Amino acid sequence: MSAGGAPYGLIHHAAIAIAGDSIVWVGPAADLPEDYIAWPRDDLGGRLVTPGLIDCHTHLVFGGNRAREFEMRLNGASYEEVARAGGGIISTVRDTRTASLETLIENALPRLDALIAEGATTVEVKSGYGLDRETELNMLRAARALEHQRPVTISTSFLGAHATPPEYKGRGDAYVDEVCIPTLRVARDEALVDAVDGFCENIAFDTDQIERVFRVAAELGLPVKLHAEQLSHLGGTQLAVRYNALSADHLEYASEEDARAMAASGTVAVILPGAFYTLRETQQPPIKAFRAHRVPMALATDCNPGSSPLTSLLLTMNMGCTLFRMTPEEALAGVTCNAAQALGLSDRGRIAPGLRADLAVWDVETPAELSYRIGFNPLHARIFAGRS
Ligand code: DI6
Ligand code: FE
Repeated sequence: MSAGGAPYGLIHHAAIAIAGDSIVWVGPAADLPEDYIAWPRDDLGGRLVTPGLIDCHTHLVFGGNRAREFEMRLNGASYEEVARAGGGIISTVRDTRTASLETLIENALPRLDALIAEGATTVEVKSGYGLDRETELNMLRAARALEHQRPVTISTSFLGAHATPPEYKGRGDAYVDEVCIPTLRVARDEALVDAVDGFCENIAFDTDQIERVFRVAAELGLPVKLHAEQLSHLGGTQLAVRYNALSADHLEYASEEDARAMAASGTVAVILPGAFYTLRETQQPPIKAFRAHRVPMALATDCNPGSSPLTSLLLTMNMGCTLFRMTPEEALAGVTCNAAQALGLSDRGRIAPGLRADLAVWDVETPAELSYRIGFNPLHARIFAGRS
Protein backbone atom coordinates (compact mmCIF):
# COMPACT_ATOMS: atom_id res chain seq x y z
CA MET A 1 0.00 0.00 0.00
CA SER A 2 1.38 3.46 -0.68
CA ALA A 3 2.16 5.89 2.12
CA GLY A 4 -0.39 8.60 2.97
CA GLY A 5 -3.19 8.90 5.52
CA ALA A 6 -6.11 8.25 3.17
CA PRO A 7 -7.94 4.91 3.52
CA TYR A 8 -5.96 2.19 1.73
CA GLY A 9 -3.24 4.88 1.36
CA LEU A 10 -5.12 5.81 -1.80
CA ILE A 11 -3.77 8.60 -4.01
CA HIS A 12 -6.31 9.90 -6.56
CA HIS A 13 -5.15 10.87 -10.06
CA ALA A 14 -1.76 9.40 -9.31
CA ALA A 15 1.34 8.72 -11.36
CA ILE A 16 3.93 6.00 -10.73
CA ALA A 17 7.43 6.33 -12.23
CA ILE A 18 9.22 3.02 -12.86
CA ALA A 19 12.88 2.51 -13.78
CA GLY A 20 13.80 -1.10 -14.60
CA ASP A 21 12.21 -3.31 -11.96
CA SER A 22 11.80 -0.59 -9.34
CA ILE A 23 9.40 2.20 -8.45
CA VAL A 24 11.26 5.52 -8.35
CA TRP A 25 8.37 7.92 -7.66
CA VAL A 26 4.67 7.85 -6.79
CA GLY A 27 2.29 10.73 -6.12
CA PRO A 28 -0.35 13.00 -7.65
CA ALA A 29 0.27 13.18 -11.42
CA ALA A 30 0.13 16.97 -11.15
CA ASP A 31 3.27 16.78 -8.97
CA LEU A 32 5.26 14.52 -11.34
CA PRO A 33 8.89 15.72 -11.12
CA GLU A 34 10.53 17.28 -14.19
CA ASP A 35 12.91 14.30 -14.50
CA TYR A 36 10.05 11.97 -15.39
CA ILE A 37 7.92 14.24 -17.57
CA ALA A 38 9.47 13.03 -20.84
CA TRP A 39 9.49 9.33 -19.90
CA PRO A 40 7.32 6.94 -21.98
CA ARG A 41 3.82 6.67 -20.45
CA ASP A 42 1.11 4.04 -20.03
CA ASP A 43 -2.25 5.76 -19.52
CA LEU A 44 -4.23 3.39 -17.26
CA GLY A 45 -7.42 5.37 -17.71
CA GLY A 46 -7.75 6.23 -14.05
CA ARG A 47 -7.92 2.59 -12.99
CA LEU A 48 -7.06 1.43 -9.47
CA VAL A 49 -3.44 0.29 -9.10
CA THR A 50 -2.42 -1.86 -6.11
CA PRO A 51 0.78 -3.69 -5.26
CA GLY A 52 0.95 -7.08 -6.96
CA LEU A 53 -0.85 -9.62 -4.76
CA ILE A 54 1.17 -11.92 -2.50
CA ASP A 55 0.00 -15.41 -1.48
CA CYS A 56 2.13 -15.98 1.65
CA HIS A 57 0.93 -19.51 2.52
CA THR A 58 0.50 -22.29 -0.08
CA HIS A 59 1.18 -26.01 -0.45
CA LEU A 60 0.98 -25.48 -4.24
CA VAL A 61 3.35 -28.33 -5.17
CA PHE A 62 1.93 -31.84 -4.64
CA GLY A 63 0.98 -35.01 -6.50
CA GLY A 64 -2.53 -36.30 -7.13
CA ASN A 65 -5.67 -34.71 -5.71
CA ARG A 66 -8.25 -35.57 -3.05
CA ALA A 67 -11.55 -35.03 -4.93
CA ARG A 68 -12.47 -38.68 -4.26
CA GLU A 69 -12.01 -38.16 -0.51
CA PHE A 70 -14.18 -35.04 -0.79
CA GLU A 71 -16.89 -37.15 -2.45
CA MET A 72 -16.56 -39.95 0.14
CA ARG A 73 -17.04 -37.48 2.98
CA LEU A 74 -20.13 -35.99 1.29
CA ASN A 75 -21.49 -39.48 0.91
CA GLY A 76 -21.28 -39.83 4.66
CA ALA A 77 -17.88 -41.45 5.21
CA SER A 78 -16.18 -40.42 8.45
CA TYR A 79 -12.61 -39.10 8.59
CA GLU A 80 -11.65 -42.50 9.99
CA GLU A 81 -13.25 -44.35 7.08
CA VAL A 82 -11.52 -41.96 4.67
CA ALA A 83 -8.20 -42.55 6.43
CA ARG A 84 -8.74 -46.33 6.38
CA ALA A 85 -9.42 -46.05 2.62
CA GLY A 86 -5.98 -44.45 2.36
CA GLY A 87 -7.19 -40.84 2.31
CA GLY A 88 -5.82 -37.79 4.12
CA ILE A 89 -2.39 -36.20 3.99
CA ILE A 90 -0.80 -39.64 3.61
CA SER A 91 -2.58 -40.20 0.28
CA THR A 92 -1.01 -37.01 -1.04
CA VAL A 93 2.35 -38.13 0.36
CA ARG A 94 2.02 -41.35 -1.63
CA ASP A 95 1.15 -39.48 -4.84
CA THR A 96 3.92 -36.94 -4.30
CA ARG A 97 6.59 -39.58 -3.63
CA THR A 98 5.75 -41.35 -6.91
CA ALA A 99 5.69 -38.11 -8.96
CA SER A 100 8.78 -37.05 -10.95
CA LEU A 101 10.17 -33.54 -10.59
CA GLU A 102 8.70 -32.70 -14.01
CA THR A 103 5.29 -33.98 -12.95
CA LEU A 104 5.36 -31.96 -9.73
CA ILE A 105 6.15 -28.83 -11.76
CA GLU A 106 3.51 -29.65 -14.39
CA ASN A 107 0.84 -30.30 -11.72
CA ALA A 108 1.64 -27.02 -9.92
CA LEU A 109 1.60 -24.73 -12.97
CA PRO A 110 -2.22 -24.56 -13.45
CA ARG A 111 -2.60 -23.69 -9.75
CA LEU A 112 0.09 -21.02 -10.01
CA ASP A 113 -1.50 -19.69 -13.22
CA ALA A 114 -4.82 -19.29 -11.41
CA LEU A 115 -3.11 -17.09 -8.79
CA ILE A 116 -1.19 -15.11 -11.44
CA ALA A 117 -4.43 -14.52 -13.38
CA GLU A 118 -5.73 -12.63 -10.32
CA GLY A 119 -2.64 -10.44 -10.06
CA ALA A 120 -0.35 -12.49 -7.80
CA THR A 121 3.32 -11.56 -8.26
CA THR A 122 4.82 -13.39 -5.25
CA VAL A 123 3.78 -16.87 -4.03
CA GLU A 124 5.10 -18.87 -1.09
CA VAL A 125 5.35 -22.64 -1.62
CA LYS A 126 5.95 -25.22 1.11
CA SER A 127 7.33 -28.75 1.06
CA GLY A 128 5.65 -31.24 3.41
CA TYR A 129 4.13 -33.96 1.23
CA GLY A 130 7.34 -35.90 0.77
CA LEU A 131 8.24 -36.68 4.42
CA ASP A 132 11.34 -38.43 3.16
CA ARG A 133 14.59 -36.76 2.20
CA GLU A 134 14.49 -37.09 -1.60
CA THR A 135 10.85 -36.12 -2.06
CA GLU A 136 11.06 -33.14 0.33
CA LEU A 137 14.04 -31.89 -1.68
CA ASN A 138 12.22 -32.62 -4.94
CA MET A 139 9.24 -30.53 -3.80
CA LEU A 140 11.52 -27.59 -3.04
CA ARG A 141 13.34 -28.02 -6.37
CA ALA A 142 9.95 -27.98 -8.12
CA ALA A 143 9.00 -24.82 -6.23
CA ARG A 144 12.23 -23.12 -7.25
CA ALA A 145 11.71 -24.24 -10.87
CA LEU A 146 8.32 -22.51 -11.03
CA GLU A 147 10.14 -19.16 -10.93
CA HIS A 148 11.79 -20.02 -14.24
CA GLN A 149 8.50 -21.04 -15.84
CA ARG A 150 6.45 -17.96 -14.97
CA PRO A 151 7.06 -14.23 -14.22
CA VAL A 152 6.60 -14.63 -10.48
CA THR A 153 8.70 -14.69 -7.31
CA ILE A 154 8.54 -17.97 -5.39
CA SER A 155 9.44 -18.01 -1.69
CA THR A 156 10.04 -21.54 -0.34
CA SER A 157 9.35 -22.93 3.12
CA PHE A 158 10.58 -26.30 4.41
CA LEU A 159 7.67 -28.13 6.05
CA GLY A 160 9.21 -31.50 6.81
CA ALA A 161 7.38 -31.29 10.15
CA HIS A 162 3.97 -31.51 8.45
CA ALA A 163 3.04 -35.10 9.36
CA THR A 164 4.72 -38.34 10.47
CA PRO A 165 5.06 -40.67 7.45
CA PRO A 166 3.62 -44.23 7.58
CA GLU A 167 7.05 -45.83 8.01
CA TYR A 168 7.49 -43.76 11.21
CA LYS A 169 3.91 -44.25 12.51
CA GLY A 170 3.89 -43.58 16.25
CA ARG A 171 7.59 -42.57 16.15
CA GLY A 172 7.36 -38.81 15.59
CA ASP A 173 10.52 -38.07 17.57
CA ALA A 174 12.57 -40.50 15.49
CA TYR A 175 11.16 -38.99 12.27
CA VAL A 176 12.11 -35.46 13.40
CA ASP A 177 15.65 -36.52 14.30
CA GLU A 178 16.35 -39.05 11.51
CA VAL A 179 14.58 -37.48 8.51
CA CYS A 180 13.19 -33.99 9.09
CA ILE A 181 16.24 -32.26 10.54
CA PRO A 182 18.89 -33.93 8.32
CA THR A 183 16.79 -33.07 5.25
CA LEU A 184 16.49 -29.45 6.39
CA ARG A 185 20.29 -29.26 6.53
CA VAL A 186 20.63 -30.59 2.96
CA ALA A 187 17.91 -28.24 1.71
CA ARG A 188 19.80 -25.34 3.25
CA ASP A 189 23.08 -26.49 1.69
CA GLU A 190 21.36 -26.65 -1.73
CA ALA A 191 19.85 -23.13 -1.24
CA LEU A 192 16.36 -24.61 -1.64
CA VAL A 193 14.78 -23.10 1.49
CA ASP A 194 13.93 -19.52 2.46
CA ALA A 195 12.07 -20.26 5.73
CA VAL A 196 11.22 -23.20 7.99
CA ASP A 197 7.63 -24.08 8.90
CA GLY A 198 5.93 -26.75 11.03
CA PHE A 199 2.48 -28.05 11.89
CA CYS A 200 2.04 -27.78 15.65
CA GLU A 201 -1.12 -29.75 16.39
CA ASN A 202 -2.30 -32.87 18.25
CA ILE A 203 -2.49 -34.72 14.92
CA ALA A 204 1.00 -33.56 13.92
CA PHE A 205 3.89 -32.37 16.13
CA ASP A 206 4.05 -31.01 19.67
CA THR A 207 5.95 -27.90 20.76
CA ASP A 208 9.00 -29.88 21.88
CA GLN A 209 9.32 -31.55 18.48
CA ILE A 210 8.78 -28.26 16.63
CA GLU A 211 11.33 -26.56 18.87
CA ARG A 212 13.97 -29.12 17.87
CA VAL A 213 13.37 -28.13 14.23
CA PHE A 214 13.34 -24.41 15.05
CA ARG A 215 16.63 -24.71 16.95
CA VAL A 216 18.29 -26.08 13.79
CA ALA A 217 16.63 -23.40 11.65
CA ALA A 218 18.14 -20.77 13.95
CA GLU A 219 21.54 -22.48 13.74
CA LEU A 220 21.27 -22.39 9.92
CA GLY A 221 20.24 -18.73 9.95
CA LEU A 222 16.77 -19.45 8.54
CA PRO A 223 13.63 -17.59 9.67
CA VAL A 224 10.69 -19.64 10.94
CA LYS A 225 6.90 -19.62 10.66
CA LEU A 226 4.34 -22.03 12.10
CA HIS A 227 0.92 -23.61 11.50
CA ALA A 228 -0.35 -22.87 15.01
CA GLU A 229 -3.60 -23.16 17.00
CA GLN A 230 -5.54 -24.41 13.98
CA LEU A 231 -7.62 -27.15 15.68
CA SER A 232 -6.70 -26.64 19.35
CA HIS A 233 -4.56 -24.44 21.59
CA LEU A 234 -1.25 -26.29 21.90
CA GLY A 235 0.98 -23.27 22.56
CA GLY A 236 2.58 -23.16 19.12
CA THR A 237 2.12 -19.41 18.85
CA GLN A 238 4.13 -18.71 22.03
CA LEU A 239 6.88 -21.00 20.71
CA ALA A 240 6.84 -19.19 17.34
CA VAL A 241 7.07 -15.85 19.12
CA ARG A 242 10.05 -17.06 21.17
CA TYR A 243 11.82 -17.69 17.85
CA ASN A 244 10.73 -14.31 16.42
CA ALA A 245 8.76 -16.16 13.78
CA LEU A 246 7.89 -14.28 10.62
CA SER A 247 4.32 -15.54 11.04
CA ALA A 248 1.97 -17.80 12.90
CA ASP A 249 -0.68 -19.24 10.62
CA HIS A 250 -4.31 -20.44 10.96
CA LEU A 251 -4.75 -19.26 14.62
CA GLU A 252 -8.43 -20.18 15.03
CA TYR A 253 -7.69 -21.12 18.67
CA ALA A 254 -5.18 -18.34 19.39
CA SER A 255 -5.74 -16.35 22.60
CA GLU A 256 -5.57 -12.67 23.52
CA GLU A 257 -2.25 -13.49 25.23
CA ASP A 258 -1.00 -14.94 21.95
CA ALA A 259 -2.02 -11.75 20.13
CA ARG A 260 -0.20 -9.63 22.71
CA ALA A 261 2.96 -11.74 22.32
CA MET A 262 2.77 -11.61 18.51
CA ALA A 263 2.49 -7.82 18.61
CA ALA A 264 5.64 -7.63 20.74
CA SER A 265 7.65 -9.89 18.41
CA GLY A 266 6.31 -8.46 15.14
CA THR A 267 4.99 -11.89 14.15
CA VAL A 268 2.34 -11.64 11.42
CA ALA A 269 -1.01 -13.42 11.89
CA VAL A 270 -1.67 -15.32 8.67
CA ILE A 271 -5.40 -15.92 8.40
CA LEU A 272 -6.46 -18.91 6.26
CA PRO A 273 -10.24 -18.86 5.69
CA GLY A 274 -10.06 -21.54 2.98
CA ALA A 275 -9.24 -24.27 5.53
CA PHE A 276 -11.82 -22.93 8.01
CA TYR A 277 -14.44 -23.04 5.22
CA THR A 278 -13.47 -26.46 3.81
CA LEU A 279 -13.32 -28.13 7.24
CA ARG A 280 -16.55 -26.31 8.24
CA GLU A 281 -14.83 -25.09 11.37
CA THR A 282 -16.76 -23.03 13.92
CA GLN A 283 -13.97 -21.55 16.05
CA GLN A 284 -12.92 -18.25 14.44
CA PRO A 285 -9.46 -16.64 14.74
CA PRO A 286 -9.42 -13.70 17.23
CA ILE A 287 -9.48 -10.92 14.63
CA LYS A 288 -10.62 -8.33 17.18
CA ALA A 289 -7.66 -9.17 19.44
CA PHE A 290 -5.21 -8.97 16.54
CA ARG A 291 -6.73 -5.62 15.57
CA ALA A 292 -6.65 -4.30 19.17
CA HIS A 293 -3.00 -5.29 19.60
CA ARG A 294 -2.09 -4.07 16.10
CA VAL A 295 -0.85 -7.49 14.99
CA PRO A 296 -0.37 -7.30 11.20
CA MET A 297 -2.89 -9.68 9.58
CA ALA A 298 -2.16 -11.42 6.30
CA LEU A 299 -4.59 -13.52 4.25
CA ALA A 300 -3.54 -16.51 2.12
CA THR A 301 -5.14 -19.35 0.18
CA ASP A 302 -3.36 -22.21 2.06
CA CYS A 303 -3.77 -23.95 -1.33
CA ASN A 304 -3.51 -27.67 -0.50
CA PRO A 305 -5.36 -30.79 -1.72
CA GLY A 306 -7.00 -31.60 1.59
CA SER A 307 -8.14 -28.72 3.76
CA SER A 308 -8.01 -25.82 1.28
CA PRO A 309 -8.10 -26.65 -2.46
CA LEU A 310 -8.33 -22.90 -3.10
CA THR A 311 -6.41 -20.95 -5.75
CA SER A 312 -8.12 -17.55 -5.57
CA LEU A 313 -6.72 -14.72 -3.45
CA LEU A 314 -9.76 -12.59 -4.33
CA LEU A 315 -12.12 -15.24 -2.92
CA THR A 316 -9.79 -15.54 0.08
CA MET A 317 -10.21 -11.79 0.63
CA ASN A 318 -13.98 -12.13 0.40
CA MET A 319 -13.90 -15.02 2.90
CA GLY A 320 -11.72 -13.01 5.28
CA CYS A 321 -14.36 -10.28 5.26
CA THR A 322 -17.52 -12.36 5.11
CA LEU A 323 -16.48 -15.18 7.48
CA PHE A 324 -14.13 -13.34 9.87
CA ARG A 325 -15.42 -9.74 9.54
CA MET A 326 -12.10 -8.31 8.40
CA THR A 327 -12.55 -4.97 6.63
CA PRO A 328 -11.87 -4.71 2.87
CA GLU A 329 -8.90 -2.46 3.71
CA GLU A 330 -7.51 -5.13 6.08
CA ALA A 331 -8.11 -7.77 3.41
CA LEU A 332 -6.14 -5.84 0.78
CA ALA A 333 -3.31 -5.19 3.25
CA GLY A 334 -3.52 -8.92 4.03
CA VAL A 335 -2.52 -9.91 0.49
CA THR A 336 -0.01 -7.12 -0.05
CA CYS A 337 2.10 -5.36 2.64
CA ASN A 338 1.29 -7.76 5.52
CA ALA A 339 1.81 -10.81 3.30
CA ALA A 340 5.21 -9.42 2.29
CA GLN A 341 6.07 -9.02 5.99
CA ALA A 342 4.97 -12.63 6.64
CA LEU A 343 7.62 -13.70 4.10
CA GLY A 344 10.30 -11.34 5.39
CA LEU A 345 10.30 -9.50 2.04
CA SER A 346 10.73 -5.76 2.67
CA ASP A 347 11.16 -4.88 -1.03
CA ARG A 348 7.52 -5.33 -2.00
CA GLY A 349 3.89 -5.19 -0.88
CA ARG A 350 3.57 -1.41 -1.05
CA ILE A 351 3.73 1.19 -3.84
CA ALA A 352 6.68 3.30 -2.73
CA PRO A 353 10.01 4.51 -4.17
CA GLY A 354 12.72 1.87 -4.00
CA LEU A 355 10.30 -1.07 -3.89
CA ARG A 356 9.78 -3.61 -6.65
CA ALA A 357 7.52 -2.53 -9.52
CA ASP A 358 5.14 -5.45 -8.94
CA LEU A 359 1.69 -3.99 -9.56
CA ALA A 360 -1.88 -4.99 -10.36
CA VAL A 361 -4.29 -2.78 -12.31
CA TRP A 362 -8.00 -3.28 -11.68
CA ASP A 363 -11.32 -2.51 -13.40
CA VAL A 364 -13.12 -1.54 -10.21
CA GLU A 365 -14.58 1.71 -8.94
CA THR A 366 -13.38 1.27 -5.35
CA PRO A 367 -10.78 -0.99 -3.66
CA ALA A 368 -13.58 -2.59 -1.59
CA GLU A 369 -14.85 -4.30 -4.76
CA LEU A 370 -11.78 -6.58 -4.65
CA SER A 371 -13.15 -8.22 -1.47
CA TYR A 372 -16.84 -7.67 -2.20
CA ARG A 373 -17.31 -9.70 -5.37
CA ILE A 374 -17.51 -13.50 -5.30
CA GLY A 375 -16.00 -15.44 -8.20
CA PHE A 376 -15.30 -12.39 -10.39
CA ASN A 377 -11.84 -11.34 -11.52
CA PRO A 378 -11.57 -7.60 -12.34
CA LEU A 379 -7.83 -7.69 -13.12
CA HIS A 380 -7.04 -5.39 -16.06
CA ALA A 381 -3.25 -5.80 -16.15
CA ARG A 382 -0.41 -7.27 -14.10
CA ILE A 383 3.06 -5.69 -13.95
CA PHE A 384 5.90 -7.91 -12.72
CA ALA A 385 9.31 -6.35 -12.07
CA GLY A 386 8.31 -3.30 -14.13
CA ARG A 387 7.10 -5.26 -17.19
CA SER A 388 3.48 -5.97 -18.17
N1 DI6 B 1 -3.03 -27.81 8.15
C1 DI6 B 1 -3.97 -28.17 7.26
O1 DI6 B 1 -5.16 -27.91 7.32
C2 DI6 B 1 -3.30 -28.88 6.14
N2 DI6 B 1 -1.99 -29.00 6.62
C3 DI6 B 1 -1.85 -28.31 7.76
O2 DI6 B 1 -0.78 -28.12 8.31
C4 DI6 B 1 -3.92 -30.19 5.76
C5 DI6 B 1 -3.16 -30.69 4.55
C6 DI6 B 1 -3.87 -31.85 3.87
O3 DI6 B 1 -4.96 -32.25 4.33
O4 DI6 B 1 -3.31 -32.31 2.84
FE1 FE C 1 -0.99 -24.84 5.44
